[in-house]
Amino acid sequence: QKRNHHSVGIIGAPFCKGQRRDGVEKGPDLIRSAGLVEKLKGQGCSVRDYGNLKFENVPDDEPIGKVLRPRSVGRANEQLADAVRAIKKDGHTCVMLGGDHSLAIGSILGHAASRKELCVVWVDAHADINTPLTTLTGNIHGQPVSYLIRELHPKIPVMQGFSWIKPCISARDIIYIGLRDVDPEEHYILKYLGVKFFSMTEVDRLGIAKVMEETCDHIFSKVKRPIHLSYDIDALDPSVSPATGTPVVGGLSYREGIYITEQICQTGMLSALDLVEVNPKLGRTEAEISSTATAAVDVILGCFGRFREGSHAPDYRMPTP
Ligand code: EXY
Ligand code: MN
Ligand code: MN
Ligand code: MN
Repeated sequence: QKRNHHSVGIIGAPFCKGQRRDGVEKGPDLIRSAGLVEKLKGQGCSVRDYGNLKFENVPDDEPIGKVLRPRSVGRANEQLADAVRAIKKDGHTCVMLGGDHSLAIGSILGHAASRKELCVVWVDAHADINTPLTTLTGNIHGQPVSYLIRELHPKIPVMQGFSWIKPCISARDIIYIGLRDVDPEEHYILKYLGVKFFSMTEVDRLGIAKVMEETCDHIFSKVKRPIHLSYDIDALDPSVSPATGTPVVGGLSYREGIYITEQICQTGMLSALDLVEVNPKLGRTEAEISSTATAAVDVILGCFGRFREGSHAPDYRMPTP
């Protein structure tokens, strides 16, 4: 364990049109108000907050086939991709605060613009790999991965607002942790592409320590490379983070969720992080909202060198009487 001097660039993406429930656009400000910046600085990080993106309203955004609000989602992600690319250019590890998970399209594409060899660790109850043709809900937050994987490109129809999107990873470059609510169509896609995943069954069987060992073996099988960690707060059990749009019972414990971040941090290769799907309006009580916000902040802190055993500055000396 070394002391860390992470340089963190934060971008807020108050966007909710990748799904149907109001309030997820309030995620970035809730996470900030739980003390994110101060706490990151308190553990030795340098932090630049780039503020929140302002998304234009796209009028007449009618569905295309089943897909809802494609032009709004396409345009918002184009803006986000530019912002993430700029933050990477400035030399920071990028932290994108969502917003719904459709934002991973722009976040990962913006990241890949400067880090071609990146890999993706997707922590989620859901696989988010429906295509516009397999989706049952039409919600794009259930589809982002399908636009990013080269092997799926022939299965993706042309859509207004999406023409700027070119897939940037191969199926072997993404790994999932925490799956427990996967549509049959998505399960077919995962198997058909041979995507590596650790569902909650594997977390139960192997334990989270072995899951993370195998995760690192998989993503670093040839060389160490930059990691994009896309962390959906609904990966955690709803008893920990209830204020989210698509909660699923039987999720990661707080400890498992934090252990993932500690191990990713230890690799020294974290290059960008998404923290998405925090929806303050879906907390039924203040306690539910604040426990979700605290979990989100702790996930981020874990990614940037917070160790539960504690830590001290290298030059600390005990007072002598
Ligand atoms: N598989 C379902 C769908 O495609 O709508 C549910 C997706 C939920 C996605 C949340 C963000 O992770
Ligand atoms: Mn809204
Ligand atoms: Mn998700
Ligand atoms: Mn999810």
